[in-house]
Amino acid sequence: MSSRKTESIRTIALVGHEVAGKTSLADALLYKAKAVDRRGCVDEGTSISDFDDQEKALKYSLDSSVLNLEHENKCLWLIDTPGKPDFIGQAIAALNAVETAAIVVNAAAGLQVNTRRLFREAGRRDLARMVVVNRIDLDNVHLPELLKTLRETFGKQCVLLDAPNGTGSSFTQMISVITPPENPPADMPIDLAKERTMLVDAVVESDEALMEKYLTEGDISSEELVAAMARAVATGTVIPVLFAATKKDKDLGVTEILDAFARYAPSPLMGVKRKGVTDKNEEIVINPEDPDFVGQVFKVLSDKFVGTLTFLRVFSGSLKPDQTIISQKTGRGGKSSGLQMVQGKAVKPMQLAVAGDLVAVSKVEDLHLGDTVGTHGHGTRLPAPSFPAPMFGLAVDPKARGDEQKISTSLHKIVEEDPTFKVTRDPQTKELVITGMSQLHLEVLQKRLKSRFELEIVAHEPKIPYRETALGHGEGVHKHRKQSGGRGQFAEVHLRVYHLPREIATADQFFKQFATKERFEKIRLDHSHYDPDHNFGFIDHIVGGTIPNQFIPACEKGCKELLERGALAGYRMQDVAVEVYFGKDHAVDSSEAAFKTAARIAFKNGFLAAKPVLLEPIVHIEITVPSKYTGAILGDLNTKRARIENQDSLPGDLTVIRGIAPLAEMTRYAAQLGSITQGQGSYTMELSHYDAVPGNVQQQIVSKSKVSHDEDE
Ligand SMILES: Nc1nc2c(ncn2[C@@H]2O[C@H](COP(=O)(O)OP(=O)(O)O)[C@@H](O)[C@H]2O)c(=O)[nH]1
Ligand SMILES: [Mg+2]
Repeated sequence: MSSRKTESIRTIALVGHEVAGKTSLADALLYKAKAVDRRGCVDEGTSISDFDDQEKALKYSLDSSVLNLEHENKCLWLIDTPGKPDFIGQAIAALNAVETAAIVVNAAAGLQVNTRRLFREAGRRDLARMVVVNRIDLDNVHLPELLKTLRETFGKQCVLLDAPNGTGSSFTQMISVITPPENPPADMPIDLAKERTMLVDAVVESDEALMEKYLTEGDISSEELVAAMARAVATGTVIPVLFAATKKDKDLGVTEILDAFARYAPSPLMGVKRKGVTDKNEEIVINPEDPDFVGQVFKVLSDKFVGTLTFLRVFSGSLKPDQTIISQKTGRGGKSSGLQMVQGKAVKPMQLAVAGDLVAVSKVEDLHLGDTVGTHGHGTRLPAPSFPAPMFGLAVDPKARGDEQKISTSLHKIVEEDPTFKVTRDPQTKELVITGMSQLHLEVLQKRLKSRFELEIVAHEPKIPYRETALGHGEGVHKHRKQSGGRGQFAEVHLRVYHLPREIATADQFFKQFATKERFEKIRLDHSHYDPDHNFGFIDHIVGGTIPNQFIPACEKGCKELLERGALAGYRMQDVAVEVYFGKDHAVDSSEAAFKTAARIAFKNGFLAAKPVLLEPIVHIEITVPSKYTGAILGDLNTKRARIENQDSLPGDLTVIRGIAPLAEMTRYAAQLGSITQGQGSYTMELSHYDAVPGNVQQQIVSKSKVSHDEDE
């Protein structure tokens, strides 16, 4: 299309549990709309959307992919997303770039865990939602039951626009619910009249005038229904339920879905409006018609051949091929060398991208996933999307000597693409640690390192990121004195260590609720600070210059060193405050270095006297298994200090178990779950909070740890 118009764009993310048929639906839609000249197929490894070698081998999606087609003069952008909970980051990033979420449901398996979760995530973002029930050509589909579950779970807004004339092999065509035929086929699994009433009830909900008319006249026409539908979908009073079979040799319901997407998915003008903040921190609603370009990076793809492609969702204004693009986060960026319209792995140049477009640019440095972009700095910023915190860690080394530099650059390329993948260096052991959502997630990324960057790595035991804190309060004193030839070193620091409540999160709260004049009468605010990273407070309560002013910052530095090093077992400390209240100096021998050391050791002594405890990460777990394994799973969780919160049954004789458990007990769970359920279980875990480690476990960890001792100790 030569001149693109925002009003004719529709953006739709295909989300839902794995194996629901999202990718197959995408292939079917592209082919039906003649956007491609061959029908891709997941099972044959020819999908337009699952084009990565690893995706082809595994036969499921690992990455989101961007696709486009035209139907009824509308430009449709589709983002096909992976359904496995291990790759949920990709699905969440996609939801942030679209107006509509199409939640794809596997007709035979019902509403699975990830389907429900993504339905909620889409709702939380006020997106328009549609449900696509796919695979209804399967034999074990019970449509009335499925519809009942759908409505119980997602609400009575779930209404049919068209109904299938049967399921399994008797599904051969779709019958209109909006304008039902005079003589509908016999033995339909669905009551057309009842469905139409539900549809009308839901549509009029969004339109007062239409509601009036309905109440007085008792019915509204098909034309009126159609005219009001898009608004009803945009406001969420209607969630259309669409049906399909997208097996390569039997595409059914696909045209109806194209119609529904093109006619009823809201345009960027009608759909949810993103909120941002201006340079002056004023909240604004981003208007797609505003001429100023505002976009957000929703995907990054590093490719051996094409280099790095950065995908932008344009929220307002427009982009030309040679425009400068600047990240509002870093203030950096550059000129794009062309705009690309992406179809799976194929790209073709675009002359203009307008509000609503999902455009890719290459060779612009310093644009990162989640960054808001503009044509100049100091522009509008959108909130950075939030992703689940990954909790599955492994220490890694390169397999070949000499690959140390390569490992770090390659891992960072993956970090750029995947918001749920982190790389850190353990300050204690100096090991490189990679963290992801699950064992499977990290295995897939390891293979990607090999195929894209020819880098092989060896992974070791997972590291548990324990933390240290003090629950009581303690006194700490240290006199640091050294006489080694020439000038000596001298410093003496007296301090008190307190537990700092977790509720405190800002400097303002720290000084209003904890470091108050009532508690610390002579507190000197100039040298007292709060550090939200560690939830740590430093209180300067020196009276009469017993520690000279110029050495107070060194005392704080010494304390901060200990925060990183840990005192008990070598883990990061948090939730403590230090009050430095007395000291001694020496006119010649005192120095910053001496005070730093004295304060660090005094802090350590005080901390160890203040009921120190280890905190461990507790994760939310959600485990889905065939119901017959429920007993075995619960029995096993019992041995893992887990707490079960609830248990639900899902259609398809599945049980989902939710609860919390210490991460340390769950690091080998992928393998354990696999052997308990013969490979039929799946699970996710996400950080919930930190909690104290039981005494006996703490003792084991402390005795195994190698805390480095200070030279004075
Ligand atoms: N019988 C049948 N199988 C389907 C249908 N759609 C997809 N499949 C199969 O279901 C499997 C998973 O499909 P895929 O599209 O990769 O699911 P995704 O994980 O949601 O993307 C593949 O083997 C498909 O061939 C359908 O409508 N009917
Ligand atoms: Mg897929």
